[in-house]
Amino acid sequence: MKRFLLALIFVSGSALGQVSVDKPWARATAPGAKVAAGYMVLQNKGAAADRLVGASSPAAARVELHVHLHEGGVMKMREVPGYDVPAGGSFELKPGGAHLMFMDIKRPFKEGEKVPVKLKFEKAGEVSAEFHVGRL
Ligand SMILES: [Cu+2]
Repeated sequence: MKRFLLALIFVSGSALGQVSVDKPWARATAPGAKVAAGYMVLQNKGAAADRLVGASSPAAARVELHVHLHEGGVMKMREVPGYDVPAGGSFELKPGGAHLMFMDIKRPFKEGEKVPVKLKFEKAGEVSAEFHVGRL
C-alpha cells in the first residue's frame, strides 16, 4: 500500500510540469493603441522539454505568440504556433525578439497596472501569471 501511494505522488508531481514564469511584464500603451506587447522568461526545471502553445487574457480579445524577423533589412513580426522551452533550460521573450502580442486590448495598459495572463503549456498545462505594466 505504501509503495502504491508513493507511486501516485510521483506521477501527479511529474504531470504538473516544472515550468515557471520569471519577470512577466508588458509595455504601457499609447492612447488609442489596439495592441500591446508582453515579455517574460520561461524556466523549465523539469527533465523533459515543454512548449508554450497558447495564451489568453481578460484584457485583450486574444493573445498571440509573436517573433521578430529581419526580412530584407525590415523588422517584421510574425505569429508562431509555440515556443520551445528546453529541459533544464529557459526561453526568453524580450523586446526585439519573441513576445506575447495582446490583440484588440480593451483599454490602454497603464504603467503600474497588472495584467492577468493564462499561459498554456503542452505538458505543464495552464500556468497563470501577472504581467506588470512598465514604461511606454
Ligand atoms: Cu507582435
